[in-house]
Amino acid sequence: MPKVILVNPATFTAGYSFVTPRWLFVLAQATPVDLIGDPVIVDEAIDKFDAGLVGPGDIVGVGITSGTCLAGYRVVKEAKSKGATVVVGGIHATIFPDEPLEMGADGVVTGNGDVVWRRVVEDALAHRLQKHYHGGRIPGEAMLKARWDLLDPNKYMFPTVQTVAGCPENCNFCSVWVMDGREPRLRPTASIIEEVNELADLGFRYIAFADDNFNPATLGRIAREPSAQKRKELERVREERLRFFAEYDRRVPKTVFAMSQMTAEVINDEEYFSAMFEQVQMRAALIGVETFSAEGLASANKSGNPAGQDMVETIRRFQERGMVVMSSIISGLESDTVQTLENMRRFANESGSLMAQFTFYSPYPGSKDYYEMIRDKENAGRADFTPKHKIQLLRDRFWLTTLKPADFLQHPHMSRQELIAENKKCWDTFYSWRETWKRTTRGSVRSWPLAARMAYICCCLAFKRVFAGHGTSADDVRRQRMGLMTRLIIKLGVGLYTSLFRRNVGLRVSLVRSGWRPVRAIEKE
Ligand code: B12
Ligand code: SF4
Repeated sequence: MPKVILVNPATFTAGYSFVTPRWLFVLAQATPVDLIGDPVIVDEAIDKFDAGLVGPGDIVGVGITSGTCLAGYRVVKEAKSKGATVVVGGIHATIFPDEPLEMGADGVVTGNGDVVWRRVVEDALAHRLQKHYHGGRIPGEAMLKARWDLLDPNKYMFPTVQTVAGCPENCNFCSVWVMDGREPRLRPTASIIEEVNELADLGFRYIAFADDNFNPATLGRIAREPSAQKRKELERVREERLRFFAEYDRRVPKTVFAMSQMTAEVINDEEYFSAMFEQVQMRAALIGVETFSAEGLASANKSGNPAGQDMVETIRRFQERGMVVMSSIISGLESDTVQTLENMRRFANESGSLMAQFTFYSPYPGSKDYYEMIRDKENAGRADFTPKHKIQLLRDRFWLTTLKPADFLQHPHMSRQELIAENKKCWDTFYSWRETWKRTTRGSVRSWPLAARMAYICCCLAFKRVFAGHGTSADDVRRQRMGLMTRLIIKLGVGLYTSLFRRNVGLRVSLVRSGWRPVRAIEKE
């Protein structure tokens, strides 16, 4: 009997991962078990895909982002060679639906897979698969719960749950609008709470909300909205979020904490912030700081963010309230210079932000910047054309190469070497022993037990070793190996984390580079 195999591709297999790739478990829920049984799930961050798993007639689903598409196309090729029907989905396939077909896939799903996947499986079984399926942007009510019964809880630090899709902001470097649009779509409260409680029963005490923006409608955002109709809609969203928080408070145990990505201006909406902190027990915020420079924020169209010292104060206020901040900071925005990056390091350290990632600016496919840079490239040299950007894109389809942004972009104020060197200095100073230790002596961290502070130090060491120069793209095309020391640090950090923050969960983190090990579903057979 044919089976469904869902593969989250990666080139970097650590045997353990910080967060669960939610799409795998949502697509598992969407898989018609009445027709084909439980799907087999392969997350290449944990286990490398083994084509030996695949038989003729099997249906292999591969989900890709631009950073993972190269690895995804490898899986497509291997699965095809075994006679499977291969279907590709995810944000990259949504932006470029013809590319996976060009790479050998049989079908592509754009948009959400929750509803359309059943039809894809039915069609594949009946040998009438089409090349294109449009999943679209489904309403919150149609978003499925994930199949957590298929998860090995020993292999992940944080499970991901979605509460809202879409973000009303309009940042020039972001591609969220392509996938999820600007109008927030809220998932029903009951379904979210059911999932969180299921995860609590599996022993998780920290849930990561995989939302584009956990706070799409704070008072500050509503006040910035020029359209009266949209303002009204955002007010409704804010009310619904507050009702959701209150219900969550009543029905989720107090031993469960949360983290999510959000915009900084929530700190100025006291009612919303308190509800999020007290009722949802949000304790960590991933904030798109992007840059501390006002010019940089303007070029990114990030109008809700404060600049310079005001952002430093904002981060401090989050942390003084007990919510730790992970700052996501970009190196190489159009207005950046060696000097602005030097200032950025100073601000990042001064802010006390508990974690920070320093990513390279890259025009993600689907973003406004990407389309404008492509147009600039195509019209370069024409006398009647004024380019929109000073950054030059040197190469199209860069996601099909292993080049880094500094290789395929020409920055107007910094050479490739300067940009790489300045970015490295950001990681080196922020995660130096001195700064890391300093952060454990400030704010709420001071009151943490010694083991928690040690876990934090290990986390900083591992984070820098794994992600420096890449951002949190662990399964990024550019990184293939992880040294023994990094594995040891991860094991120590995860061990401390597990003993402090997890219940009922044994620890099994492989210290050797993992080849293929049978996934749980296969083990059971
Ligand atoms: C949560 C999140 C994170 C989390 C967790 C990531 C994880 N591994 O799960 C964290 C913070 C760690 C993170 C990190 C990064 N992220 Co991120 N992230 C997101 C976010 C907000 C939600 C993803 C999610 O889980 N959504 C919920 C699930 C259910 O939705 P989904 O994945 O889209 O899947 C649905 C459909 O796509 C479809 N589908 C997906 N796969 C498949 C496969 C098949 C066969 C089918 C039929 C359908 C299908 O069906 C699913 C259900 O409807 C998205 C934004 C977005 N709207 O996509 C960005 C996003 C995916 N991230 C992005 C980026 C750039 C990154 C980083 C590279 C950032 C950095 N510089 O470090 C890293 C890369 C990490 C990695 N390698 O995965 C970009 C990707 C851009 C692009 N064009 O590829 C996005 C789109 C945001 C953006 N700024 O534009 N991210
Ligand atoms: S970067 Fe964040 S705030 Fe900006 S549009 Fe994307 S999801 Fe929204």
